[in-house]
Amino acid sequence: MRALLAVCTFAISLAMTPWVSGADREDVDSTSELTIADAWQPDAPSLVRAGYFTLTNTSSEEVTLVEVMSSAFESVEIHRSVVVEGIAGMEALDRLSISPGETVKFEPESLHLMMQKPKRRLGEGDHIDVALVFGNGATKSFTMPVKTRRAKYGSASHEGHHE
Ligand SMILES: [Cu+2]
Repeated sequence: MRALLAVCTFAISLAMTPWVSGADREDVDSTSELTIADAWQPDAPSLVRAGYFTLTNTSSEEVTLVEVMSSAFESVEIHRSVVVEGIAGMEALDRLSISPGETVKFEPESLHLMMQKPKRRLGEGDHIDVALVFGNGATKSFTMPVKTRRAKYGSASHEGHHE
């Protein structure tokens, strides 16, 4: 676990981006061809929280996710869980391309948002605003509810990598 967190922290330091960097962009959904489903954040007593959702590109063109923002956190990164030489860790992605018709799942043990330093106390029942920014200038905003793992899965057996 110590090595895993070290990898994560290293990735964070490489990719640190102030959340305000895109705050002056228009806060509107500029496309109806990107759909979001199953957004949620596991409740956790942590300054680093995961975020999950499913993104489908229903357009006929590839889109590239280049930035993720939330007013509830100081920074948000795109991470992917990886296993390198038998050791689980994660890497930060600068961008993520989604092919026409492709569905990308952010889910435990896979792609996830790494949402750091919440600006307010968060708990079950809260809702977090999330904005995705794409390389073509498109934006997509949605709401991510905070849920306990028990509420999400019906058991506490699915443990995340940050707990
Ligand atoms: Cu991560």
